Amino acid sequence: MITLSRIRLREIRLPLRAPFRISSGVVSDRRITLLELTDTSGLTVWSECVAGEAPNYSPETADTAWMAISQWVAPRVIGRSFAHPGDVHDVLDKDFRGHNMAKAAVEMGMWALAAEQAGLPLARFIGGTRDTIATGISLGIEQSPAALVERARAALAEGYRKVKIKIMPGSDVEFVRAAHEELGAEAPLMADANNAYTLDDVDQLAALDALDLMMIEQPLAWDDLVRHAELQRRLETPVCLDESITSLDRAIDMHTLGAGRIINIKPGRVGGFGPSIAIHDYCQEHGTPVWCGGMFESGVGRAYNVALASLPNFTKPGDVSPSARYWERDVVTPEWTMDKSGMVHVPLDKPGIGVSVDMDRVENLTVRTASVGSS
Ligand code: OSB
Ligand code: MG
Repeated sequence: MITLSRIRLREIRLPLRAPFRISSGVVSDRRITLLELTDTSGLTVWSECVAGEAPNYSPETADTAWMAISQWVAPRVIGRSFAHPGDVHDVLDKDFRGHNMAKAAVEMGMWALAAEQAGLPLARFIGGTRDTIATGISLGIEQSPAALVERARAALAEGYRKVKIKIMPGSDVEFVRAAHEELGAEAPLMADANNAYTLDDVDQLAALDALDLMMIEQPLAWDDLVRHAELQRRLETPVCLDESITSLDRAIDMHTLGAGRIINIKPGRVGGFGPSIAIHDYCQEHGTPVWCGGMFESGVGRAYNVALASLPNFTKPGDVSPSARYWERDVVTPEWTMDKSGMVHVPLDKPGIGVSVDMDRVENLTVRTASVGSS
């Protein structure tokens, strides 16, 4: 039984090593909400809310998620007993629209609590079978094709197994072609447009077909499936959906409509591990590969992504780069590292998420706290 007695919220500010530009905005200082969930036996776990600073990826932000967690999500689960964490999502979704990232932060923490209660690493508790996770890097929009080529070259030399290139009109075919030509036809490249195109741009997108990309991520509008289906019919390169897949139903719709051939699963975007696992299982049954995306998580959120990516149908490298790609210093020990062959190791040596929070560092970075429930 999982019964929460308290949820503590804490916002930290964590500066990225370098600002990151995507078609829909730029981020340099991450505002991250960390949660401490305590159950009635006194067990505490950490989780993370991945909502961004501005509503340019999804409608949620750090501020809306803070409000949603304190006013609606926490009161709904505190004091209520769950036989299994897989039951939490439906309770949070009943007559409560949206706010997936707020819901996910709590729902995922409850999976970690259940794993701790069971004495299992989170990855094994959810059915993960991998010991190592193939890792990719997501590169922001650079000033010039040459600057992009250098960053991509360095990433491949570090061992990354996939290089994702952010694109937008004006920084697309020329940039990706430079990488393809300079790094070789075998280089594992893909592009992510974060909704920067419309069907009027089909020719521009079709020009990417010649560059052997693993996939093109989310070229069209964030909430669109119908036009992605039209686009996929006109492209050879597989379309991968990110923003558009907010639930299992949207994954089924994608498959039914032919709106894409690959899914980037981010547990925050779909409302937690329950829906993530359901999408994973559905895609596995239908021959659709999935991989784990990232939202510039701190080491806490990263632990959940690594656990999720250990499920068997996560067959493409994930955006689960090591701590040093993002931060001068992460908030967890040990920090997340990647070996020379581009693999992140799944922590299997202790129950739960597998990393500890560096309390001094977190205290220093904290800008506000709140608490719901009682000790
Ligand atoms: O589209 O995948 C995306 C970061 C913030 C918002 C959206 C996206 C991203 C990334 C970064 O690509 C991936 C990472 O965390 O390394
Ligand atoms: Mg994306």
